[in-house]
Amino acid sequence: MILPIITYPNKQLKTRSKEVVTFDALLHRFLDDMFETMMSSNGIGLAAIQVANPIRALILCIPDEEGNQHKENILEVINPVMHQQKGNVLYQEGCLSVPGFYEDVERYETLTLHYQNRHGEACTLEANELLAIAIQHEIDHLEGKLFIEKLTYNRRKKFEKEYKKALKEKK
Ligand code: Y12
Ligand code: CO
Repeated sequence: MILPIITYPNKQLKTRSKEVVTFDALLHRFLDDMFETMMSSNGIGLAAIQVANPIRALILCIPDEEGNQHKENILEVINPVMHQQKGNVLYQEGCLSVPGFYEDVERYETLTLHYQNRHGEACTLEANELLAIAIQHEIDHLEGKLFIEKLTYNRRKKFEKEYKKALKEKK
């Protein structure tokens, strides 16, 4: 099922999401719905709060070198914790909850992630490149943070003006 994606400035996006404690069929169904929702919107990452569910779950599907996404490359990440963040990198980010806006954001270049999979099993992965950036973007959602909050004062002001204008034109 495709779920509605909530968009800025919806205040629900500011929620700090809660730990997942039950790894049951309901969670599995929800993760499947998140995948369908993300793919139907051409996304590569989605956090549960973006579909109005404040749990610490996110999914990622990083495209291959040709830009294609494959279901077998889906990463389902529950209760993530980042460790050993190193280096810095600038990348132009976008977000399904901030449609039509892309800006350079600074992130760590590499990190180690501890998380649970859909069965509650403990997993570890080493991330770099786009995966590391996407993980940081999605974990920010679990903390109620959007990438636009990392912009400088002037860039944020410009964003608010352009976004408001785009919202008006959509109506
Ligand atoms: C690097 C940086 C950020 C991330 C987080 C995941 N972001 C996305 O998946 C963004 C997807 C996105 C897709 C759009 O296209 C459509 O909606 C059809 C889009 O375009 C518009 O909203 C007009 C914007 C963002 C991962 C890695
Ligand atoms: Co996002």
